[in-house]
Amino acid sequence: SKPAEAVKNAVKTASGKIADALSPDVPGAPGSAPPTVEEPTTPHDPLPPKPEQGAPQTRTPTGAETGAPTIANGQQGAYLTTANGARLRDTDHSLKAGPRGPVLLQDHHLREKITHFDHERIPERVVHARGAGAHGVFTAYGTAEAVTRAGFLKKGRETEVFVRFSTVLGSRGSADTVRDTRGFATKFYTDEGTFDLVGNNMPVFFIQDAIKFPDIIHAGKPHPDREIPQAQSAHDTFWDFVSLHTEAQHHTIWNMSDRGIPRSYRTMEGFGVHTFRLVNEAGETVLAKFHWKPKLGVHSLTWEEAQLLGGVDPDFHRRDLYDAIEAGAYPEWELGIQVFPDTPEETFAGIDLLDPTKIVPEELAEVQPIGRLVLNRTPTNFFAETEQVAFHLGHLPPGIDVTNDPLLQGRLFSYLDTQLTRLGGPNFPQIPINRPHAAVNDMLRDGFHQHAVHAGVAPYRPNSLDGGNPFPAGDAEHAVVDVPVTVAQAPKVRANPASFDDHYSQVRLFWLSMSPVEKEHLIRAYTFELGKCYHQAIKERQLRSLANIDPVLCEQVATGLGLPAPQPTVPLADVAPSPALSQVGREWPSDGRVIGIVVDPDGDLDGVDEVRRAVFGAGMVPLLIAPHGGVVGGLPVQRTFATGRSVEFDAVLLAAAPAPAPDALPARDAKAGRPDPTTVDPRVLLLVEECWRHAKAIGAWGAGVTVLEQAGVAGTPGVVAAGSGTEALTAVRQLLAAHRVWERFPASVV
Ligand code: HDE
Repeated sequence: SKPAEAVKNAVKTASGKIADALSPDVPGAPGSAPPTVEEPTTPHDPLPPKPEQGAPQTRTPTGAETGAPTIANGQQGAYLTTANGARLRDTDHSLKAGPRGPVLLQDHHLREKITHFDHERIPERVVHARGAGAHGVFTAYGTAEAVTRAGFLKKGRETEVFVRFSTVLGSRGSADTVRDTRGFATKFYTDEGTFDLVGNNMPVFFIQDAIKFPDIIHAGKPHPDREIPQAQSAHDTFWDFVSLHTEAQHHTIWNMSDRGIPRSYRTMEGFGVHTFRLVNEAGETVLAKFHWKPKLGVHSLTWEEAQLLGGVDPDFHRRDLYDAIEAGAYPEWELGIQVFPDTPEETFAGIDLLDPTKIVPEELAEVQPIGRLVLNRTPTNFFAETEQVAFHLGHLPPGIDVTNDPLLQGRLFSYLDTQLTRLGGPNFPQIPINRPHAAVNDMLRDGFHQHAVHAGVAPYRPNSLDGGNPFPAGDAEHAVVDVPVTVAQAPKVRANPASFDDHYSQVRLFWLSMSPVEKEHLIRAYTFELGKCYHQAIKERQLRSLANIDPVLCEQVATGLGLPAPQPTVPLADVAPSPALSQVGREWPSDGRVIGIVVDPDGDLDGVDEVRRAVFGAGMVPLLIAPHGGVVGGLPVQRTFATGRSVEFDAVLLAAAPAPAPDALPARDAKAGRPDPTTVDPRVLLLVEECWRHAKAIGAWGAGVTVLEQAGVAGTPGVVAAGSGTEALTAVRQLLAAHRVWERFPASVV
């Protein structure tokens, strides 16, 4: 009987005959057949992280290096173990009373494995949940030495950094290409303490006072009843908020502009948004705003591309960042500052520098480059680094201080507070990605997840028991400087300065600075987003704000919504445009761009090989698109007509005119029973049509020219029929310098 069998087994086990106690049918059991999966025969240490992927140097909070093997690695030795380090012989079968069970509660490995799994998730960030990070190096030009004593800004200094890019509204698993603001948060591991520059890709913010932050986020996040829409501002509560709190109109127009749908994290500007106070060696202060300028220029997707990518490749921006870094096309930015005199009014050219809904146009205060950032390493582990990184506005080195911007003041509280829940207690600075690269000797003790073993008995100052340690630092020891700004004697009020009441002049400035095609995109974006609202009163209220920005903008959106255009309620501001705000009309390097090349076995494969090399040589990425995977004419295929979609490519080259494959959907005419006039695979025609519609450069040679003709795009702007592949590439590269073939967009209504 079964119980008798169990007793027999138990006895055998007790007598040391473990092998007999387990059925040899159980895979992995001693005596059973060796596993069929291929495994290395000689145990070896886990593969070390790629040299370029090591986590930032790991230190204990007392500054000592933890040495190898580090907790940061977390995998040592060749054998599978419990968390306690006991080696395990089987991880596929729970301990049971006989092969048919039941499972025994005493199975520690089972309980530990499942318990740990049950607790693998931590709360996602309440905002900026969806993100992607990368490591890099910041090199200072030394041009900021006159205005700040920050050591990492001294000429030639190199500082390790970790950058996390993000969207704001969506959950961790939401799509990358939604219309939203992007976070651009940089952790500089300076030797004077970590500096976190926690910025966005837009220079202004929705609100002027931190106390409204929960409100704007409640309005932007999915509706509380249905939890839709995900990662979108195109819904009633968002537009309800921004039309009622009109200070949000400036940030809103940035979101509706092409800046809300970046082509890549690599092609985004970044802004510190607030005005900071810098202090130099002599104790002199200036006010300053931080800007990141991407080497590749500021480029965006079209709205249709962004929407398609949401389905075709929701990880588009992540993939783009990691692919670029792993291909050696390291993304680069210059850090720049706008510098203003530190006057008691804290204004510049009449602009209130404490109002985070205002910019200072670059034409009025030049952005002066102070250093260069290169991202050159992808994280080894997403959770450990990108998910656990904790930024905080209060992480400031000596030489950089805060101002009274009320939004900044509230953020100084929030970023520490939020980690207590998200990272489970006050010791998150000890998580490897958050550890400073400066020596730490704080008097903070104990708490959840304490990893340091603090020595000494006197974590207080002064003390006579730990030799007086730790000691306060002075200027010579690079202590943080609290600038002794005079605080005005004033009554306690819940109020804003009068200058904060101007909600429209800079929104108009933005509108007037756009090229016709960018204005057109703005009109379409407002019309789309408001068109998704259910409540007419909200649409009408937002139209009243648009009327105060510009009558043409208001009329066009009103027409799209089928509503009357209201009259302005404030005089239209008389402002000079700022050309620096437009993304159109400048030329940029084509490095890191993705070129799709359509090939098939009958095309000019020698030409393709030559073009591929030339694309690599130019620092761009060639992706071969073929009827099937594998290899065509000895060349590796990266995309097939089934897996590739136009939205992945910045430009497309056609080296062949592939005939319809059996798995292609029939062309429209064939479906309608008419003779199909095309001889090219409809997916290739769709690729070309979409590239054309999204104003991308298209080049063809040899048989590829037929595709241009059949897609009906031959001879149109930005479409090149060339004599050879390299000729086609040269022409396409020139077109790429402007990012898109702008004249292909419909004639503007503005
Ligand atoms: Fe944030 N913000 N924020 N924010 N923010 C957070 O901190 C907050 C604001 C920004 O990749 C949270 O660790 C308040 C402006 C970025 O980890 C939280 C206010 C700007 C990131 C928080 C603002 C930002 C955050 C959520 C109004 C641009 C992602 C998780 C006073 C200058 C950082 C976290 C990362 C994240 C609060 C406004 C940028 C809750 C209260 C303005 C890039 O603390």
